Amino acid sequence: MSLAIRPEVAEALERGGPVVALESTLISHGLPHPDNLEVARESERLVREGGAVPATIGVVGGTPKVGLDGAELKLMATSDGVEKLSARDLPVAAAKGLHGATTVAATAHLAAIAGIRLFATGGLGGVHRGARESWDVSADLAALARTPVAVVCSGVKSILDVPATLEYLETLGVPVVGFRTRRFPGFYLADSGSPLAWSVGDEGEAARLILATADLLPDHPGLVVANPLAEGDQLDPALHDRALRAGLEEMERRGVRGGDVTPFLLDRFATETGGESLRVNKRIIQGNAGLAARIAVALAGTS
Ligand code: PSU
Ligand code: MN
Repeated sequence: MSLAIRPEVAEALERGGPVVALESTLISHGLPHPDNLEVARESERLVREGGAVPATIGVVGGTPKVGLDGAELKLMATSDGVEKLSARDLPVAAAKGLHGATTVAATAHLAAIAGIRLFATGGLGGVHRGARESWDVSADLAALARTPVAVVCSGVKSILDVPATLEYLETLGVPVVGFRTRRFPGFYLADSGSPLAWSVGDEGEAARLILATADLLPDHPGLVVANPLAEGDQLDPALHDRALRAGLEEMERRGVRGGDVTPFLLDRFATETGGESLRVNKRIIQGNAGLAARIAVALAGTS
């Protein structure tokens, strides 16, 4: 497989050191410029601060890169010509020599090929509202069923059908645990309203769970480590509900479909909340980068 692993990342993987993958779709299609570049750089810095090597993943000129350099991060953050790539799009991008930002599905897939076991992001894709008619279920979920990477995230956004997403993960056999909570986080909100069967109490337990998943589940699925915002950091729930209603209505009116749905609603959310959602979004990603790094360090120490 023609995969380019950044030397620093390859070296860390060779010695069994801690590495954390980061995705690029949130940079190219999830956050506006210049916040996106700031978040990309800050996430890498926080992974390092946590004691691990960051590997932001994306596709440059058709080549999947595990560990983008500074210029490539900037390309992801500033270029209009960066496609949104899920796992199935990787061969198309390779054949056409395209630049592309990788979703959770594509990032986890490439991370697994490289041998990376931790991945930090903001929110997973999931089952969209109205999926009963549209069949719009993010490929992130199916990818996690076959990709042995632990994703540290803050749940899924409320633009999705949260209970249906949890049911779907259960059907697919993907373990989901809360980090010190048995409530599934609601991304901008600390609690989505859905309960979780399990939680882990610290980084060491999360690391043991990653090893046990690899050991006991023959399909080698991923793992979702759901890390909520502190309640004091969350978006005001009334503002959240207002922005959600307005975004969904406008999406319906304009007939937005498919891969455009998530970026459209994220953008509407930022506008409706006067940038407040952006502030919260940044905090989420940064918190998850730090936690993933600490779990990666614990994992490197136990395996
Ligand atoms: N959720 C967010 N921000 C994002 C995404 C999801 O809060 O930027 C991105 C992730 O890259 C995720 C993708 O993998 O959207 C899911 O898109 P889709 O629903 O088209 O599969
Ligand atoms: Mn979709």
